[in-house]
Amino acid sequence: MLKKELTFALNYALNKGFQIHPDAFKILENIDVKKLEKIIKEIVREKTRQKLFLINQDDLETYLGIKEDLNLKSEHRILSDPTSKITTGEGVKGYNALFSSRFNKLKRIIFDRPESRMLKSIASVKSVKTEDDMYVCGLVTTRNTERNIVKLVLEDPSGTFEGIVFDSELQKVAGSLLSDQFVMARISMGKNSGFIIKDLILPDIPEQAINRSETETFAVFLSDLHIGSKYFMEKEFSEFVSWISSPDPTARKVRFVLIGGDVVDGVGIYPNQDKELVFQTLEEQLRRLEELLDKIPKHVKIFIMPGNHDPGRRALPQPAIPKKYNNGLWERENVFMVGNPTMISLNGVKVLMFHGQSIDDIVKTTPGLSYDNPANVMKHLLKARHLSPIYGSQTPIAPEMEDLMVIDEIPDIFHVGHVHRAQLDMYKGILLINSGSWQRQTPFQASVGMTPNPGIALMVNLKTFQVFHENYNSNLDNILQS
Ligand code: D5M
Ligand code: FE
Ligand code: ZN
Repeated sequence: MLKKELTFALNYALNKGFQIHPDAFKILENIDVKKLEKIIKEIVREKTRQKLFLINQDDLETYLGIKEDLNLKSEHRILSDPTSKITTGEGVKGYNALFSSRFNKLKRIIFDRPESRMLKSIASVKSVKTEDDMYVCGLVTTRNTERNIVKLVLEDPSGTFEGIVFDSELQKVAGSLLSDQFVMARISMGKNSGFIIKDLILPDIPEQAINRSETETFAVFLSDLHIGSKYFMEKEFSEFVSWISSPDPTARKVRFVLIGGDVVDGVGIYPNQDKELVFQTLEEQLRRLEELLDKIPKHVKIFIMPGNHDPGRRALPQPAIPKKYNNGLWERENVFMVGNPTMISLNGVKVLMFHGQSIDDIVKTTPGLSYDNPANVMKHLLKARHLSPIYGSQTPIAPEMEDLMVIDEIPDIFHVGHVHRAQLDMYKGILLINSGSWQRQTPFQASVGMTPNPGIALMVNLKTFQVFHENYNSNLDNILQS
């Protein structure tokens, strides 16, 4: 049944001798009913003056100011993607290469610090006898807190170094170091020939100017759809994708959609998962994704990255979701299948996308960090210049020859998902986005006290960096955290 305001508008035009094109009708259907009467009267008046008695899509788009803006740029470049680089070295030899790559890349990054000019190898500081301060760097192999001292062990290619932190402020920094993270230390020899750590310097991010798009193009940030799960909010997600082609002025500027992993719920990811699935195969789950994404206009570029629920491989870095599970997505001209992590330039704005698996291990081992505040964990990763430092815990890391999880290049936007909490923050000029989820709280999440805020779509104006959001959750307590 037509809404009465729409019927009124149609009758008004027909009675004045107008025809309405079916495409124009589709637009009228989506217009706010309160505005319909005014719009139709004005268009009828204008077209009567022109003696043109057909109302078409173009008339409405011009009137509403929703004509596609052909000047909006939508250029993209995939700056890094692990998919083609994944080699997988074998056994211990592979891990040696990985850690030596990590050390070398991060040492190069720390070379931008003035103190690095005084860096010495661990083997050499052990043999010098001096009372002066010295600098060493390495990966953290052990972090121990005993009574009121913190003991750290660092490793570089020349050997291992053990030092003690006495200063209470510095102990807090030492206590928040992640295992296998890279750090530079200012040290001196103690009285009993042990080493004292006097300062700890992280690679971190320098203050820098961000890149901006020339035009006010918008990018949408999504993740953790979990299609196939009983708890996937299909109705809300479908409403959101339809919104992208609505007359809303923000929607009309969307040219990019980024999906940061866990696009499907997967199969066999956790015990008895089949009981919580509405689609039992990866093919069915991905076909549903394809159908839902089909509603997005073809001039919008969609980037799809895997997470821990998606097929490919579990260990980081992950290749793109393989073609064999869904050919259609790979073949679409406006869809780009990328690996995890990836760096993409959108009109010159550099977006680092990472699903966020390592957050689990980091919140478990670091005092002061929690699932409720993923942005703080993201800051930790940027300071460490590494997306997944901890080796040998819950997050599997593959023995690649090159450590592709090092944050070599500084992004303008850092996009993470995984923890199902939509949150915004800033760090050194970088916009931090956790894109939340489109899955209701699962029984597992309820059992561990995790409260997601699903159904919130975040979007950024790539020229001004202003963030907008559309909230599709009917629960009023479900709000964006920022
Ligand atoms: O993860 C959704 C969230 O649930 C994420 O924050 C991790 C958390 N999670 C998932 N599995 C576990 C286990 N086994 N222990 C603790 N926390 C967990 P997703 O990747 O969407 O399943
Ligand atoms: Fe998830
Ligand atoms: Zn996840």
